Amino acid sequence: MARLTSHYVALAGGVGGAKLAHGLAQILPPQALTILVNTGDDFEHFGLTICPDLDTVCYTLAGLANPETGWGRREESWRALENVRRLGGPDWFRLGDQDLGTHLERTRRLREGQPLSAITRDFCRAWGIAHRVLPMSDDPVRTIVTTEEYGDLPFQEYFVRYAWQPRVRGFRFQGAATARPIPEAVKALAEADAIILCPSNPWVSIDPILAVYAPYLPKAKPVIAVSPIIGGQAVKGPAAKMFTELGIEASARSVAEHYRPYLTDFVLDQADAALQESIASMGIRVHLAQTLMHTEADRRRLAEDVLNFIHQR
Ligand code: FO1
Repeated sequence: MARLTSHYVALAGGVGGAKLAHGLAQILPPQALTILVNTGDDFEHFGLTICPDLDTVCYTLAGLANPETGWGRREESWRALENVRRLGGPDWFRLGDQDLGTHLERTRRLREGQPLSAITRDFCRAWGIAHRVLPMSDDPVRTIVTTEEYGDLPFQEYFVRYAWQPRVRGFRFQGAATARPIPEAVKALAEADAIILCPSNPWVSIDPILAVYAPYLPKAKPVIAVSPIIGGQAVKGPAAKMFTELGIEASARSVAEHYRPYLTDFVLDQADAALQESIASMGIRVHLAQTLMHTEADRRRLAEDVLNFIHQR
């Protein structure tokens, strides 16, 4: 397979996914990469439509992301939120001043009836992002987390308000059954030489995308996942905790098992070398890599590693 003429579709959500998407975008020309982003974590807050994963991916690609949190904007100020707090309003979801501008303008255009994909395309152009970033659907999909303590919680309530502390019993992707896939994404998947599942949370970042696109994944092309679990721990966020609470061992092997219906190739961290054989015995090609991405160079290096592994066949 000639790497230079190949096209890849990366499925991403959250900070880990955004980092690998950025690595891929640094080494692939714009026409060689489509990034398909989770919108299951979108929600309405202060009457605004907030799309955290979409914004995290866009801000990261544009070099605008807050380097400490991975989400939100760098050099952010918080004056609007401070005022909300002073007025006794809800301040549990931290919206920065610049970030608020994104939500205001997106919501204005959504209310005019413009599709989220078109708005995202224009925002990307304004932020200088050359690669194609697509929300998984123009129709709303909302991830609901069923918890032991509070029953069903909208995703951001579970994740931010309750700091992912409630015990998870299951997930539902409200609207996914009827959400229409983005036609450009369906075409990109059909023409892709490989699909890359970024090291995002399998349960709440990648599964909502698969809930819409599983029927459109190409049957005879490599589908490669990078494990977001290293040494039984999530690099960031609740992925490992979710596996455990669902009665599944938190490990890179469980991630491979989770994606097994789709997967041909799997990348796990060198720290998990001991799991290599048992994953390979599922009929999956396995590659060990340094998967932690502390720096921008780490993102590029992992992206290179993933692409080289795809093409070693
Ligand atoms: N995550 C938090 O843990 N606390 C926050 O206050 C918070 C605010 C926020 C604002 C805008 C945005 O785009 C993302 C934000 N996130 C925050 C991250 C977000 O909740 C999660 O990264 C994703 O939804 C999970 O993938």
